[in-house]
Order: sequence, then C-alpha cells, then structure tokens
Amino acid sequence: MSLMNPKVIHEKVEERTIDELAKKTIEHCLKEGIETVWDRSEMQEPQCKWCSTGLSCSRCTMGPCRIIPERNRVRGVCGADADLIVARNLLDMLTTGAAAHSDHGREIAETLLLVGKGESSGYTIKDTEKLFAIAEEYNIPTDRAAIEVAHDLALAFLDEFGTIKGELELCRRAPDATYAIWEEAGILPRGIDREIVEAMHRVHMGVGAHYANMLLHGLRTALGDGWGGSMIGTEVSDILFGTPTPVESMMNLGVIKEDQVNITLHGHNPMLSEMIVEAAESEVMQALAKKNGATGINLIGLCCTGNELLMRRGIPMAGNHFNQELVIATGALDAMIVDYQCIFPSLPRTASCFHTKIISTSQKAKIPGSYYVEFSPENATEAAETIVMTAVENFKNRIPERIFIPGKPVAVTAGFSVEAITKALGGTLQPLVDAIASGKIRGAVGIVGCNNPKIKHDYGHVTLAKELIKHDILCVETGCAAVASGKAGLLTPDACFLAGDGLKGICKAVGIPPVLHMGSCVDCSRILVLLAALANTLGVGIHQLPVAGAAPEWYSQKAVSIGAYFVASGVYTVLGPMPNISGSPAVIDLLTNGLEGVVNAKFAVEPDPLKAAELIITHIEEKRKALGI
Ligand code: CUV
Ligand code: SF4
Repeated sequence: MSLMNPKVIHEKVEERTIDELAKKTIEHCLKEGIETVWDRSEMQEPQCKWCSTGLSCSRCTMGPCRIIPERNRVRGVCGADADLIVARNLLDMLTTGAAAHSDHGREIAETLLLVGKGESSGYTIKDTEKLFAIAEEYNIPTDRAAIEVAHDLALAFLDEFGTIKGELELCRRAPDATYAIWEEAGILPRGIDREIVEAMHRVHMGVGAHYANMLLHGLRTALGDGWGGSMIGTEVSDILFGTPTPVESMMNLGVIKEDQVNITLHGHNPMLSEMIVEAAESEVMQALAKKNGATGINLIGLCCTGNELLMRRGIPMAGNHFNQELVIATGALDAMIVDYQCIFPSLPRTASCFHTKIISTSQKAKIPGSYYVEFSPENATEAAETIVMTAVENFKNRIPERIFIPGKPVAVTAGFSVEAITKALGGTLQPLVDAIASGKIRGAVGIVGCNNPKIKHDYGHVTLAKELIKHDILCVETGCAAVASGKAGLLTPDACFLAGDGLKGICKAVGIPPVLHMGSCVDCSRILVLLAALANTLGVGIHQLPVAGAAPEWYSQKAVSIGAYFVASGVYTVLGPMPNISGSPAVIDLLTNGLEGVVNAKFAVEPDPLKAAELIITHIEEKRKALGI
C-alpha cells in the first residue's frame, strides 16, 4: 500500500492518460504501489542531455565520447563531429526498426514455405485468391494446386531478403513517378537484408563520414522495410490467416471478464496468436475451462498482435502499448502470452504481484521470470495447447479480493484492408478519388505509432484524429494510434458526427467510420499500397497526393523506419516526440527541409497535436492546389 497523498495521485492520473479506464487503473496502481511505465519515466528524470540531443557515441572503445562545444569538445576521439555522431545514431536506430519488422516478415514467409512443403503444424492457406494474385506479380505459374504456388511464392518472398537481382520486386508496386524518384536519388533498395547490413557497416567507425550520405542510406534501408519486409509480413499473414474485412468488436480494459479465463496475446507475429485462438476454441480447452470453474475462455489482444487478431477475427482488445501493465493490474488476467517487440521486460515483475503468468515463446525474446514455451511453425498446435492449458489451470489461483475491472468496453469497427476499403466503395477506389477531387474529402492522413510517456497517453493520437476529421480529412490508422482511436470511440460509423459535413456525408453513404483501422505496424505497408493505388488512379506520383503521415506518440526504432519510408515514398510526415537529433542543426535541416529536394517530402516535429493538425491541413491544401483541385 502506498502512502501517496490522494491529491498527488489525482494529479498524476490526470497528467498520464486520457483513457478513462486507464485512469482508474493507474490510480489503483499508485495506491497499491504497482510500478508502471510512468513511474519509471519519472525515476529517469533528468534524462541525459547528450544522449537526448544525439551528441554521445559509445560505438567503440576509444570512446565513449560526448560533444560539448562550450568546453571545446567538438570531435570524438576518432574525429567524428556532431553531425556525424547524430546521423550515425539515427541510422542505427532506423536500422534496428527495419530489422525488427523485416525479421518478423521473414518468419512468416518461412511459415508459408513450410506450408508449401507440407511440414507445418496446423497452418493452412486461407486466402487463395490473394496467393494467386501475388504469385502472378512474381510471374509464378498459377495453374496448379495452391500449396505448390505457396511453396514457390514463399521462396520468391524469401529471396527478396538477400536477392542478387539488385532490386525488390515489391517496389514495382509503387507508381512510376515514385519509382523514378528512388532511382534518381539512388535509394532503390537492392535487398531487404542487404540494406540493413550495409547500414550497420556504414555506422562502423571509419566508414560513413558524411551525415547526409549516411541518412540517404537510411531512406533506402527504410524503403526495404516498408515495400519489402513489412509488406511481405502483411501479405503472407493475409494468405495464411485471411485478408481482413470489416468486423465489429470491443476495446479497452473493460474487455476483461471476471467469470472467464482471461488470456492476453501481446506482441507482433500472428503466426503464434492465430494458433492460440485455434487451441482456445477447441472443445477440449473449453471443457477444461469449465472444469476449472470458468464459464469460458476470453482471448484479448494487446498492441500489434491484438490488432492482427482484431482485424481478422474480431477479437476484443485490452488496449495499446501503455495498457500492457494495467491489464495485469486488473488481477483477473490468467496469462499473458508474448512473442516479441514492445513487451516491457519488467512484465514478470508486475505479474508477480498477482497470480498472472507471463508466457514467453520466442527464442529471440526469452524473458527472465516468465514461463517459456518454445513456439515454432513445426510444433505450433502442440505448443499452443500447452500454453492455453497453463492459462486455464491458473484460473483457480486468482485472488478474488484483488480483482479490479475498471468499467465497460467501447464498440469498434476494424478490418479495413485495402481490399475491404475498395469493396466498401463498390469495387474501385474511384469514389474516394472523386470525393477528394470534389473537395468533400480534403485528403487523407495515416496516423501511426506508439505511446510515449513524453506525451499524455492517447492524447496525441486522439486529438489529432478528431481535429483532422473535423476538417474533412479521412484518417487511416495502424498500431497503437488505431487502438487509441478505438478506445476514444472514433472507430465506429457513429463517430461520423465528429467529422466535417463532406467527410460525414461520404462515411454515411458508404457506412464506414471517419477513422479507418488498417491493422498493425507492419500493416503500414497497407497504407503504402493504398497510396500507390490512389496515385495510379490519378496518374501521379505519391508525392503529389493531398496526404500526410503522423506519429504523434512514437517511441520505437520501428517507428523511425516507418516515418522514413513514408517520407521516402513522398509523404510529408509529422512526428510528435523529437528524435534524439537536436545536437545537429545540419541533420535537422536535412530532415525537415533538404529532403524535399530529394524525395519531394520531408519531416516535421510538433508535439502539440493541434499545431500538428494545422501543419497537415496547410500541407494538404497546398498539394490540392498543385493538383488543381
Ligand atoms: Ni507494432 S511499435 S508501441 S506495438 S505502435 Fe505500438 Fe505496434 Fe509502437 Fe509497438
Ligand atoms: Fe568516440 Fe568515434 Fe568511438 Fe564514437 S566511434 S565512441 S565518437 S571514438
């Protein structure tokens, strides 16, 4: 029990989040002394000013070095100046993100290959139509059994990682004008892994020495993620588990059910979570749940795994990144199953205050204090059963007095793949293009990314989305941004009343929400496909469209890669939190200005979402003017 004064608790709660159920749960945590991300963020204050400006380097053992101009320390031991140190650190961050997405993409492509070989455990092909369509893009013969096509397509996808062709096949999906810009700028990715490896080479001491040369390679690495690794992740997930179609569900901490076994699925790769769903729905597990005193098994999503399950199966979501600890604090969570990315290493510590079991499953992400059940496509069915059984048997260990379910969930509609959007519009994107041309819809904005204690939880996402739809700008969202909108009630057709008259009219006619949930972070590739389709319909490059990107609460290296491939694809992108680059005015100028001359797009940084909305609206109106609409 903490002795914190109730007034202090109230103030902390109000400054931490706008999610109403999270507020109640944070209050509960503060009273019970359960540590959360916000407490740790306070413990880290003040943060290192050299690291936060990007002016420290610990790349080699001649260092670590810091640039402190006022003490005449202007170069590291190796001679690197501020611009180079900042650029190297940023390229390192971006590359880590591209690697994370792409490694996820590779794992799922390997699963498709095992399916093609008939060696996987329990996986099948759910979307044959998509399989055949993509096979044709790769010139793979399709007059054969799906499984044979899957085998060859998996090999073609896996080839993209280390291909010696010198270019990625999927980049051909970009409009000609966009592709030409990449060629001209020398940033056409030659292979997904190749650009990542080369980036790591370039950050080695004594290789990259010019900040701009380093950062242009960052764009190439990021394009290999967006149009390569992430796009493969999305496409193969659709082939194996189904292409999403509009689906209704529920969101926020209120999805926890007191009388059922509650299992959250947290992390990123649907190859694990889809098998858990199969196992949990089986009669054997349902009977076991009853035998243990529960009325059923309640599967709940978190973060991007949650987005994947929501999009394809309508599974309810407990929330986004900063809801991960709070869901444990409900005391009614029997197990949390994780794979990788965005999983707080401290979760077993949080869970140790309760009966909750954290079950880790990936060789790449073993977590001290968690139960470990190794999961692979070869043992998927068996591992999923073991995991679900562990959760079910844990139900009886709950401590009833410690259960705290803070309220009721909010309705959402998700599942807006590009295919689903096209279908909703009657089979082509022409009605959307017409609405944009007539000005009923002014433009579209992709809002993506995470939560970050530097921005009030969900405030950045929700405020920006509301402001944009009010100005007749359609929002398409992924990741934790989409979940923030869901909890705030923006992901339902009823939210149309918050939109301007033009957007409201279109949404009502088509029956869609003004904010469209397009999936997980790797599904930012769906946004690229949508942009390419819109640009091709108009016969222009992506950079000419009245569109923008935003990451109002980003924190992760993956988000740096996403932002970079948005910009490299021609999309003006506004970041909320400032990247750690303020130590180099030259790097700032390149990213927020100079890139315009290279890829016809640039970054902006604006933590205040209302000001970010102004920047975006101005940009969209300028693009409209240039198109003459
Ligand atoms: Ni992949 S990367 S916090 S879960 S969006 Fe959410 Fe999304 Fe950022 Fe992570
Ligand atoms: Fe210092 Fe250069 Fe080594 Fe970085 S690479 S730690 S700046 S000597």
